Amino acid sequence: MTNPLYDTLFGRYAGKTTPFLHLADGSTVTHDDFLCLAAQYAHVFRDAGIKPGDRLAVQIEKSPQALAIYAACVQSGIVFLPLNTAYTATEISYFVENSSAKILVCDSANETALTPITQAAGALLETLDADGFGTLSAQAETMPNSFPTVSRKQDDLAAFLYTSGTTGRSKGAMLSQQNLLSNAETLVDYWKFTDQDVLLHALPIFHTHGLFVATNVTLLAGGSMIFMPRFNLDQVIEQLPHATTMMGVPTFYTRLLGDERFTKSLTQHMRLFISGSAPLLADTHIQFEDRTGLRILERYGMTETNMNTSNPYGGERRAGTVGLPLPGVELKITDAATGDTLPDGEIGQIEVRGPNVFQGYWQMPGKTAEELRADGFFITGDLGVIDKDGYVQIVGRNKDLIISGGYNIYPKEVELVLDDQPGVLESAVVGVPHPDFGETVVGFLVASDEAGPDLDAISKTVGDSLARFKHPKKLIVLPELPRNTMGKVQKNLLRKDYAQLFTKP
Ligand code: MLC
Ligand code: AMP
Repeated sequence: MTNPLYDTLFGRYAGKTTPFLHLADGSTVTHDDFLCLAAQYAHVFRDAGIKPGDRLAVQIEKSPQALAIYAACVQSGIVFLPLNTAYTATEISYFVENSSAKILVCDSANETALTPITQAAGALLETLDADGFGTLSAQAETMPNSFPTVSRKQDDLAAFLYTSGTTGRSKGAMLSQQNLLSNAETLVDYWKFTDQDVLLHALPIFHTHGLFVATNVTLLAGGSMIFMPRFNLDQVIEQLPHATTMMGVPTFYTRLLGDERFTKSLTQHMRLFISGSAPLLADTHIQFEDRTGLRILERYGMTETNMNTSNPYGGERRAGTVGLPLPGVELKITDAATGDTLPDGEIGQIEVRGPNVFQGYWQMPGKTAEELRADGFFITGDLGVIDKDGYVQIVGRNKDLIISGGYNIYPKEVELVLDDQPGVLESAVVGVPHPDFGETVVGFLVASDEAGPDLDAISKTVGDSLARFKHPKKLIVLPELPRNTMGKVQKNLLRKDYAQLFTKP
């Protein structure tokens, strides 16, 4: 094969007018339309001097055109680097610089703010808006609609996805063609996807879940997707009758259950509902079954590893567990101090190994060595236990991470911003339960002087530098932070004392 990922996911559809994307306006993008568009983008990138192995960053709204850039990168051997649309210019600056991206494609609304960043980094800037128009499309229109696929090996890199880090600095997880392809092949088989499937796609396409799990699985199986710009409850309920499957974060399912239009008759034709990216409460699982008669299939993955475990398709889908290791994925529970494997039934850190596990963090050999063992096992930072039937349960995290509505937030990144504010001596950021987002961010501040911090001014500054989903939903001033005898802040006490901040009736 010239290019395993391109040939397997995309190239085989050349000339095929089968449906790929169903859009809100009732139109359909066929596989061939999609490939032609991708080829035109690939020409633009090649003519601009972007070479195989170079990074191409995108921060654009979800659209068929945005997805075609992913295909164009795979076809031309460029490393695809998608970025959350919520990131501020300050955040984008770090990603462009750290990855030494050769080009950034952004929404024209952000062009002015991002131009100084690409200029400083010596990168090109093109625009692509949600409606498909922009400087990139204008050039693409004049290009041939086929492109000679660039030869790639399975170990060559296909994508960089940045994951936030404990120190506040995000790390670029390097994913190879084989990482993506092997996982897609496993999932199609495990979840029994076919060309008859129509996946309701309401996830963003800048993270593993919406980009690789949903899209690669659909492409490999030959099915189609109802491609929605975002999760909108009314539109999801309207489109469900046309779908066979849906993938979502737990917030999707709690929002659906909160709506009385979400009934058994609306869902009885559905083959499969999948949940992941954050813990699905056993209670949500049970409520879902009571309402629909169907059991959500929960699986567990990460940016660095794609999918690791899944509840079975045919066997028991056990509430509160993430199921069994996927075929080809080894999973063990280890002692954090010694690295020794623990017997089933004991809680420890989850480690995984397999063709799905990434190639390391871009230009961070130290971080890579801390988390990826020489024998190929990746230390996930999640804490879990394996029961007597082999089901894995995630019981916590030994990384200081908050997952809000499926987005990850490392407290350190928010604390660094808060600590810098006038009137703030120090801060501590924790996650507390939230009825909609599962968990949400709360910031605790200690005043540095009599006057104390100006909370409104701080909220504004945080807004300028951090994406909205990372903002503390509440800032609380305390006389001091709780500390243990070693002087370490006891975040567990803050979590406990404020556990009902958002959930008290
Ligand atoms: C939006 N907001 C959030 C938020 N999403 N705040 C905290 N956490 C979030 N996840 C902010 C908005 O900016 C807004 O702020 C306010 O909350 C209310 O917005 P909303 O309209 O209710 O939010 P909505 O647009 O509906 O988005 C919620 C959501 C979305 C859950 C639909 O966040 C989403 O699609 N999440 C999916 C994330 C995902 O794909 N994760 C996969 C990662 S891959 P304000 O202040 O303006 O009111 C991975 C690996 C794996 O983890 O295993 O899959
Ligand atoms: P990310 O870095 O965005 O890829 O997030 C990966 C993290 O999401 C994992 O390390 C887990 O902590 C969490 N996660 C993913 N799926 C699940 C799940 N089904 N249950 C609990 N946590 C999950």
